[in-house]
Amino acid sequence: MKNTLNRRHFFAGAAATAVAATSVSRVALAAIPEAVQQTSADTAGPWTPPGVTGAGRPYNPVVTLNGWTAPWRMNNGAKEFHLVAEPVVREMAPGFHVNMWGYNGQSPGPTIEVVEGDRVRIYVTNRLPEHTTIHWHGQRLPNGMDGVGGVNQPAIAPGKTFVYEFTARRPGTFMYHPHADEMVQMAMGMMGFWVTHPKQKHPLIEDVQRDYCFLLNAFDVEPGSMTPQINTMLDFNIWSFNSRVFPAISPLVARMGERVRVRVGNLTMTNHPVHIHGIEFEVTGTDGGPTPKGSRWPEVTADVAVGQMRQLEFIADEPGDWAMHCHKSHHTMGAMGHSVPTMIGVDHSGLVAPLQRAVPDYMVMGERGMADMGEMEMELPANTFPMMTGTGPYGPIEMGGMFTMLKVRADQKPGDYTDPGWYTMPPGTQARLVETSDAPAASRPATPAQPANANARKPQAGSGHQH
Ligand SMILES: [Cu+2]
Repeated sequence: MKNTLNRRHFFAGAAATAVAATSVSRVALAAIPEAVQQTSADTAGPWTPPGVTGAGRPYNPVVTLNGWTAPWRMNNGAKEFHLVAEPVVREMAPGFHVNMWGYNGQSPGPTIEVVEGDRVRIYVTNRLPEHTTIHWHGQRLPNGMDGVGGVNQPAIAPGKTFVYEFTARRPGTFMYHPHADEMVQMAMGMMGFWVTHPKQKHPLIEDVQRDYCFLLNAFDVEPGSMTPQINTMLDFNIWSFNSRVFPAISPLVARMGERVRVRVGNLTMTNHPVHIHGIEFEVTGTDGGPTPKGSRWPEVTADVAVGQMRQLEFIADEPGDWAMHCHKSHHTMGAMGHSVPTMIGVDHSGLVAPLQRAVPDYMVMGERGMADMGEMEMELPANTFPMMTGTGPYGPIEMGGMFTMLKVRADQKPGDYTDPGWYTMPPGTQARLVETSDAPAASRPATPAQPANANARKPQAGSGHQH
């Protein structure tokens, strides 16, 4: 299909990227638009629809981190999409593949990107072993299009195709996911992003030069296995942006002075405080719409609760490589960091051999803390990823999971999304080691005398300390 031929892939592995395109003639003849498949987990470049753009003025397309935008065809004034719900194998990181359920070859599914006022028609074919539906989270639409199985429609049986059709009435940030056997289907990765651009200049929606989007997601995959445990409620071990884990998540890049929007949706079972270093942002919108200007204040961390979406906007005016991550420290760790006993300060020499006789895989971690794990080349079970990983120019980054980088550069070309590599700091602007003899002596107050009776410091009943 012509649209797919215009797709450009800017990131690593672009040469290997192949969108399975089918011939225009077959598409033209088909009553249902061809379901375009994506075989790559790389970040696809922004997709500008060729020629016809439907309702509204031209827009700056979004870039889905480690995702892509669904192509559509125009048919009698409607934008037609075809989503196929199906089992997929998602590469969460090189060497780490997970059996998921998704759409059109990947999980999450493709981002649907339209313009306010567009008539949108979406065919949904079910190739899962059980029934499904799609709910269009946050959209204004006729009740019969809302996708709650049993309430708004019968579920889509395996092998069947349903069609949804409505007008994208409200510009903003949305997502889609099943509303049938949700616990299983969302634990297996069924979700996708939706962006509706405003059709004209909107008083609460700024023009931006970079517009990124991704979903927060979590899986419970035992190290060495390939399929998520679907009954897990809270104890997930894989925390990801768009089903990728650091350092396999693309960086967000920006040219100095550009206005950047980051759209984040949360379909996990817990909240995620998304933190960006180096800049201050404002929350300019939610899945309910743009926020009134008077309600915006500067933040460096925004909590994204379960089922919520947030638009974070800032001017990228500080050059460098800035960390961007979930601030729950467990969520920037890989599969093996969560159930390790605390061993700080414990001398376990002499204990390991007896323990290994009982538990052959027993591994000692963390006598001095766990930072050693960042550079430890330990033998991992097949098909997982190290719990702390990624190496920067100054050593191990000790992060995995929900972590990536905001890379701001003066010389990044407008519209260029390639990773500029590591930032070169101007001389004299980096924290450095000092010789202790050069360091100013820390002044220390004299040690207060120990009270003769320690109990004398405790409030006594009836002594007037109650407040
Ligand atoms: Cu988190």
